[in-house]
Order: sequence, then structure tokens, then C-alpha cells
Amino acid sequence: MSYDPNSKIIKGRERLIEYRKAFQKKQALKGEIPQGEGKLNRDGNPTTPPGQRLVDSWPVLDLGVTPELDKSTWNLTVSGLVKNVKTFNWEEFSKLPQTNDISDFHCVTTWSRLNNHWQGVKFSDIADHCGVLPSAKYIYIKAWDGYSTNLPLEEAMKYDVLLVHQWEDKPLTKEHGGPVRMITPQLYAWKGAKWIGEIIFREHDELGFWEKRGYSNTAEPWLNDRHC
Ligand SMILES: Nc1nc2c(c(=O)[nH]1)N[C@H]1C(S)=C(S)[C@@H](COP(=O)(O)O)O[C@H]1N2
Ligand SMILES: [Mo]
Repeated sequence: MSYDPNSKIIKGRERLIEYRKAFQKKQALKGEIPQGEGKLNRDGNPTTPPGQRLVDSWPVLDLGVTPELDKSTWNLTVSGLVKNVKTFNWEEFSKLPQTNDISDFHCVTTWSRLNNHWQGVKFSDIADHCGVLPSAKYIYIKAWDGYSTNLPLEEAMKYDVLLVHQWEDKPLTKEHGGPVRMITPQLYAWKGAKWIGEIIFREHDELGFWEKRGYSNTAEPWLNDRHC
């Protein structure tokens, strides 16, 4: 008689090893262990970050100003440390490679919405299109309502950071940042600007709207990294 490689005990232990390995990887990276609950997601983090509760509906959170924008008036400028400074209108933007993804949305006000179906353009595809210079280390983002936020370039280039225009197979509504907003699934949602208007590539970091007002500049949900 031999052991069954698919036995509950072995499969369970294998999952545990996977879990620990993912933790170790993070630990080596940041010197801190990701927290939270549920099985590990595709990035090796627990599904629900610490202090978050899951919601089915999608709340609206912003500064209370909804800019009057539609596909005919919206545009996005990419500037700063790039070879080609460019303003995309909707038609030009929609010709960039389109990506579909399913990802989670974590708001610092303690709600998370899982498995959002998005369509949009990868931030990294826009960066490649405009030829980011090696001196660029950060991005500063301006939105059409006057909001701003900032990110290390390395975070913005992650595979799941998108400028989205569809949610659940429908055009992104105005209240959620339509026609186009950014999403940062591995960081708290305030790092993703609704009604995105400008991406500036910079050598130095500059704090955005909430970062200036006491929210953490790094914004990592699995480290409960809300305030600084
Ligand atoms: N332009 C803009 N983008 C913004 C904000 C804002 O006020 N203006 N609020 C941020 C915050 S704090 C959150 S939690 C999310 C909320 O997005 P939602 O309203 O689609 O849920 O958008 C982020 N992006
Ligand atoms: Mo938020």
C-alpha cells in the first residue's frame, strides 16, 4: 500500500506550504508579513485584507464633484519624463491594446468588492506607447475633478493596473469615474483616479490629494497601511 498523493492531508499540507512560501516572498521583499483572511489570491495575498468587509454593491466615494465629461470631451495627457508627450482623445485611447481582467477593489473606508470585471488599457501599455525615460521613478496623476494621487512607477507598471472604461460589461458610469478611470487592485482604491486626465512621469515623488492629508503614501491593504 502506498500513500495517495491526492489525499486531503497531503493536498492540505501543500496548500499550507504555498501559503508560507508566498508569505516568505513578501517578507523578503518588505520585511513585513501580509495579513488578512481567506484563501490566497493570485498575488499570494489573503482574499480579504485586514479590517475590510466584503460588499456586493459598489459604493461611490469622491470629493463630491462629478465633472461633466463624456467620450467626446474627455482626454488624457501623458507628460513629463517620456519621449513622446501626448494627449489621447477617446478615439485614440480606444485604439490602444485592450485588456480584460477580473480584480478586487479595496477602499480604505473598510469595504472591498471582489471579482470586478474590467475592460481597459494597461497602464504599462500606455507607458510603453509614450516611451518612458529611465530617469522616471514616480508618477503623479491629475483628474478632471481636481483630485490628484501619486505612485511609484514600479507599482503603476504592475500587470493589473488598468485605465478602465467598462465594468461588468457596461460602460463605466460617470459616478464611478467614467468615461475612464484608473484602478490599482493591489493598493487602496484612492490610488486610482476617477476621471483621469493627466499622467506625469517624474524623477521625484510628490504627494497627491489624500496623501497630503494623512493617508499613507504606500497604501498597502495587506499591511493595514492606511494612515501615516
Ligand atoms: N478623481 C477622483 N478619483 C478618486 C477619488 C476622487 O475623489 N476623485 N476618490 C478616491 C477614493 S478615496 C476612492 S475609495 C475611490 C472610490 O471609487 P468609487 O467611487 O468608484 O467607488 O476613488 C478614488 N479616486
Ligand atoms: Mo477611499
